Amino acid sequence: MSGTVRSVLALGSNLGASRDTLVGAVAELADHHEVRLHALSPVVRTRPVGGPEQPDYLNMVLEVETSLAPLELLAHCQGVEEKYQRTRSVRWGPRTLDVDIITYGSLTSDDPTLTLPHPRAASRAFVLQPWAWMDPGARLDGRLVSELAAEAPDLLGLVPFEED
Ligand code: PH2
Ligand code: MG
Ligand code: MG
Repeated sequence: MSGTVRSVLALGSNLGASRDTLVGAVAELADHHEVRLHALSPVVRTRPVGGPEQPDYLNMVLEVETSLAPLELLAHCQGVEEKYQRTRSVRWGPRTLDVDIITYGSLTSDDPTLTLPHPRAASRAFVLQPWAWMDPGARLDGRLVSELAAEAPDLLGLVPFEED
């Protein structure tokens, strides 16, 4: 791979066998000759933010190194979502797998197809806290991700995931 960029991806699942889905999705995301896994966060259990009444989520983040262009990486992420029968019937509704691109290097974009950094990441503990555990020095919008996590309204509903 030449001309690589680091990108932070966020995974969420609250339908089906969520733990297995996250493990499988990480493997699928890394199974591309232009994507290398750089770091993985712990898995957290989180209260749903927004949307209808729905089950708790399992969330995690990962950092990849990639030579894919931003929209190519998005297509790869959506391809992995499709493998898990992702449907999009309800906005912010329950899902087997959601893969969001949080950052792509230092790129900023207000393209509605892929807004970068992810427009809601800076206020969501379910993204920020696992990210801060993965990379304590990480910054978003010029702020430490760990500080943003501490201010996020949904932090109280987040616990490290324990296997049953
Ligand atoms: N994703 C959403 C909406 N709400 N809440 C939690 N806890 N975790 C998520 O991944 C999540 C959410 C839309 O993508
Ligand atoms: Mg999402
Ligand atoms: Mg998404």
